[in-house]
Amino acid sequence: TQLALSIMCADPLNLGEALDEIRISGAHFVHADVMDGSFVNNITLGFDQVRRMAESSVVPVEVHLMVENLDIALPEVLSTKCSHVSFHIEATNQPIKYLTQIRKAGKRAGIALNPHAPVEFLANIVPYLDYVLVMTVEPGFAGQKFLESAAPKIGRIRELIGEGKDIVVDGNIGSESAAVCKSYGANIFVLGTTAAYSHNHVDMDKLNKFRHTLEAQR
Ligand code: S6P
Ligand code: MG
Repeated sequence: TQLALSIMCADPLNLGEALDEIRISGAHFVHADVMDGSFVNNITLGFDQVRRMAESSVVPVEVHLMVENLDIALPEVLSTKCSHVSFHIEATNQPIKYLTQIRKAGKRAGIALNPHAPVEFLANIVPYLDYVLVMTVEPGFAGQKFLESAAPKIGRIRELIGEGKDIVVDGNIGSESAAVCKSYGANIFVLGTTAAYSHNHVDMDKLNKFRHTLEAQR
């Protein structure tokens, strides 16, 4: 299992310090939420911030696009040094085109699913993706409540994609919700205010507690 720390939960005035905190935490990825104020009702990181972060971070940057216009967002994000890019299946009817574009840029390609999106959305596109990001809250904001109903879907996604690809879970991931998601087959956990951040800073006590509980679970 791997951990991604969601940098939208850090102090927006100090992104450099936020990257340092993530490096020191030992997390595997920086999770960068890019929003457009239209696909979701919020705006977080912009392209230039992702570019600078991906340039200076020693921890790989995994971008989660919550945007409507992929023709605008993808070329911008693909020209940065990020390692992973996922976009929402709800935003397009040409997922294969965009997944291929991401892989061609040398990055891992992911499909993000809203909590209520059916697994059937993934039919026919499995060969083109490297991972699936399952939202366990409605996208847009940190600090929401885990939607239990999104979890069983993870088991069916695991069956569909096999063992070689990753399942990332994102949204109110804490000891209990992570245990449920892990039992269904999730292997990368996005951590925000629930399991890693307090007052816009990485909280090592909180994070270590989460890690130990997750590791104790087989
Ligand atoms: C939400 C975003 C997520 C959040 C994360 C925060 O739209 O995609 O990545 O940053 O869920 O974690 P938490 O524990 O505050 O829900
Ligand atoms: Mg996210």
